[in-house]
Amino acid sequence: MKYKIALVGNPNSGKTTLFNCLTGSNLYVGNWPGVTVEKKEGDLRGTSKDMTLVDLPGIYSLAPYSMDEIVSRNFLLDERPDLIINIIDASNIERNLYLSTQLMELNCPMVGALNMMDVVKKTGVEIDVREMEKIFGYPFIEISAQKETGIDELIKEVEKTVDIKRLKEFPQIFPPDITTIFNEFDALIQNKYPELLPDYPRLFRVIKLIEKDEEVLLKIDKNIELLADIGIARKKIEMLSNHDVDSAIADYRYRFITDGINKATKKTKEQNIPFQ
Ligand code: GDP
Ligand code: K
Ligand code: MG
Repeated sequence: MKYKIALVGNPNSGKTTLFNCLTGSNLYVGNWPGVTVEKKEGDLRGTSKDMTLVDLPGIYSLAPYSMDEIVSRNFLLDERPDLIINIIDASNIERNLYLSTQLMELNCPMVGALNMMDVVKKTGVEIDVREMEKIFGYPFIEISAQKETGIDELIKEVEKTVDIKRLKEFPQIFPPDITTIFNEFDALIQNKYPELLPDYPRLFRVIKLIEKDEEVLLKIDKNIELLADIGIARKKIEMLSNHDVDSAIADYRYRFITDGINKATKKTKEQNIPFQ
């Protein structure tokens, strides 16, 4: 059996550099079907397992607003990779983790590659990767794709994690009252619309429906009753958060990330501060 590994991250997080570090043979370069977005695949090197690495277009979120986002999202939903390597520019960690909180909803095993650690170390910031794993529910490895450090550790972690079928522990990203609304809406979907988007991971399906995601709206075919049910869930979230649904969900994600980063990082030395 050949494992399918997806390399996912923001633009400029170092994906191409890491892809070149991780692959050696059987390189394939082409286009994604129907679009002129480049597709690259190669065998993961330095492992006894048979694994293909697929480089997905760089994205900031799983919202379907650009061709890159649509290509990446469809691949993740339709092809169901065995594992995601989530590359994170660790010098810009909070912004990069925003995508991670969405990838987590896909319920796919994941390893976080904290890239640009050569840059981060120079600023005197230390990241506690054990604490990161506790908070976010998947393992993190510090790397520098450019200096080629941490690559062997990353490959070992991928080998270890690829046979786990889901995230070890799903973290509580949203506050309990919001999670309750999600759970109630999930139950409603399963009872009332059992045929609806059956291949979507459950939390992803709930959030995308409540967000009235464009691609999902196309698929639900103007189902008036379902749209009314979505409207009720949206109202509840708006009342609880005092925000519109999109900014409420984005806000909760950022709060979870900021809290997590405050716990898992510390500044060990002050740089560039002259003596008084
Ligand atoms: P992509 O857009 O995600 O494919 O990112 P690239 O691989 O093209 O990298 C973006 C820029 O960051 C390039 O100039 C790389 O040389 C640089 N880069 C990638 N990884 C590292 C790293 O670990 N450390 C440093 N300092 N620069 C890196
Ligand atoms: K780039
Ligand atoms: Mg690239």
